[in-house]
Amino acid sequence: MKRRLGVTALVMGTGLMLAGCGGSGGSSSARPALKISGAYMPAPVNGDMAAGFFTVTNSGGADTLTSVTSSLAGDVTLHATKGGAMEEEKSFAVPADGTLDFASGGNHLMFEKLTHRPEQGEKVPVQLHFAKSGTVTVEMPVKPATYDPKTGH
Ligand SMILES: [Cu+2]
Repeated sequence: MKRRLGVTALVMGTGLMLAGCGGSGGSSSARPALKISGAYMPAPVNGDMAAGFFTVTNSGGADTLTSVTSSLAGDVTLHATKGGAMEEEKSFAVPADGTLDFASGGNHLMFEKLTHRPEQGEKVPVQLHFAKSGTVTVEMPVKPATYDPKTGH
């Protein structure tokens, strides 16, 4: 009995230590407060695959984007662009009091095994799954293939 208590205390102690290491400074225990903005999908040139972009703004503690799903696609993967080549990532960190940006030429979502070819003007429902904040659903409007969010067209 005494031994069991000892093990429990040890495990709890480790858990606290790990929690203390996550994130920066004193805000590591704060709850994340996420806002998704600027979501869009450039109209794809064919029905095989599509890309998606958005920005996560966080005014709370750190979180992690762990996966993305959509009724449009059998498969949605997270990609980063490094040195001009894209790489699949398992997850993306959402920094405390910071932003996570998915933008043309950088991070992007890759939709594959599409149920249909998305048309301009369509709104694609996309579920962003976060480790702490849970699932956030965004309507991702389909924009022209050459859409530039900086100019709005
Ligand atoms: Cu990619």
